[in-house]
Amino acid sequence: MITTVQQHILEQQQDFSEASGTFSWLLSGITLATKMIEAKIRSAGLTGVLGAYGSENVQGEQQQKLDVYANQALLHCLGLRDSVAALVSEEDEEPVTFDRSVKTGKYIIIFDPLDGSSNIDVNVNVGTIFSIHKRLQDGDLNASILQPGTRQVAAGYVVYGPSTVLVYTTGEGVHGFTLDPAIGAFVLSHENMRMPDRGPYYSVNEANAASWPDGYAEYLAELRGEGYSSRYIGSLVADFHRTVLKGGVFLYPPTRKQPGGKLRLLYEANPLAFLAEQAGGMASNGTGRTLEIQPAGIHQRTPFMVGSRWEMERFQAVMREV
Ligand code: AHM
Ligand code: MG
Repeated sequence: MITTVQQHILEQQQDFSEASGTFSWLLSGITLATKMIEAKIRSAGLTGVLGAYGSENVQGEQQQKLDVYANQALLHCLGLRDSVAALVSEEDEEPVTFDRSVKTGKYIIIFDPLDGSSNIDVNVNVGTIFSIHKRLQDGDLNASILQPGTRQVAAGYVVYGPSTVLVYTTGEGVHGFTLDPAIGAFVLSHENMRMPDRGPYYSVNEANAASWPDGYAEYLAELRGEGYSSRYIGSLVADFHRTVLKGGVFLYPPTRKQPGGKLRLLYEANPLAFLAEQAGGMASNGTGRTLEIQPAGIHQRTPFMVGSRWEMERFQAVMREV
């Protein structure tokens, strides 16, 4: 028989001392929202939701209509859950907070509602990424929001591709579910995903090569010498999903234009770093482990390198020598 994501979460949570129902109810908010997003994406070309919304988000990027819809879907589905203390989104300058006691409002959910926006209009994979933290028992909410990635209690993503796949971890391995359109449920399809120790691809926007710091070009030349091939979709979720399944390495190094990196620490790098480590891979900002970075702001950027153990260890060795 099938196992739905809901059943899986409940089973995983049985070992937890606290009521598991709260956590699975919380995650059901995410699965519901992502099903709403997926339905909108599937018919995007027919229903006039492609294209720009006409506003810019906090990053100064053009918001697409689907960015706005995806954000509203998540805010709506999660905001109704009593256990949510704050919602942090790429699309909102400030966290959305709820007046709930420390006892009830126990979780902070951080998300990128629709990642890879530049690919929406051309029918290429996009995704949703989420990260969950537990609220600290004392201190203000801001301190709970700005915890390092090592403190995540769950993380995951949904990739909207030829099929819609949800991948999540609660620190007990990485598990993947495929949306069965016939029954409208995410069904277990990839149990205990392990990233191969070494893979055939590197994935990077090579148009930026001239402005990378020392080390990066040399590292990739080394991989080419080893016979690697290149893949770059430009949707982080899709590039990451391939890296988990096939192995290899994804890089978004610092550039002259963005010396602090392009990708966002809280809702892009941290959740994927948690998943990568849980699948046997590694993630780094070029000098250290991504998950150990102490965030200073919710929209903070970071250089981000993630992938198989072999490629990441070679990367660290090359960077130590520059
Ligand atoms: P977005 O959150 O505005 O969609 O931007 C993030 C995206 C990632 O999905 C992807 O890895 C990266 O930007 C691609 O950037 P570039 O076009 O500079 O290669
Ligand atoms: Mg994004």
